[in-house]
Amino acid sequence: MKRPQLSRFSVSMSRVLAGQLDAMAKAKGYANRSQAVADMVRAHVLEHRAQAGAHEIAGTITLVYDHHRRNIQALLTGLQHDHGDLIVATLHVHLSHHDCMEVLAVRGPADAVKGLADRLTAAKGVTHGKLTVTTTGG
Ligand code: NI
Repeated sequence: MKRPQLSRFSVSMSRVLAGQLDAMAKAKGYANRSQAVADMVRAHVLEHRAQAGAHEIAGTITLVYDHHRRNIQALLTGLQHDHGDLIVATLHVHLSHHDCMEVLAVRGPADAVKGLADRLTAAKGVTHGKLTVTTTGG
């Protein structure tokens, strides 16, 4: 089998981050830094592709926010009611005195689901937001 042509480029990052990369690569059993980085890039590109287009995706949107922040709950609930067609179920967990975690099970066209995840994640007061895409089994 013909070996794929390699592209070489240099990447700048802090020494601390480079050290963390090396420690992670070693712990995961990679032969070298390049292999570890190539795998991470591949996974990110696949994730990016999976979250664009009109094909149907399913997954979860996880949000963490401080419920004491003014209007945050009204804002998030409003967005969720506007996109009730994409949200299959929601789970609310009171993480601490301040913080709430909400997990939304979502299903629908990739572009629409990604758009909803971006709007929820960008909402003022949301400290962490992440869309995780899984297979629809089809
Ligand atoms: Ni709560």
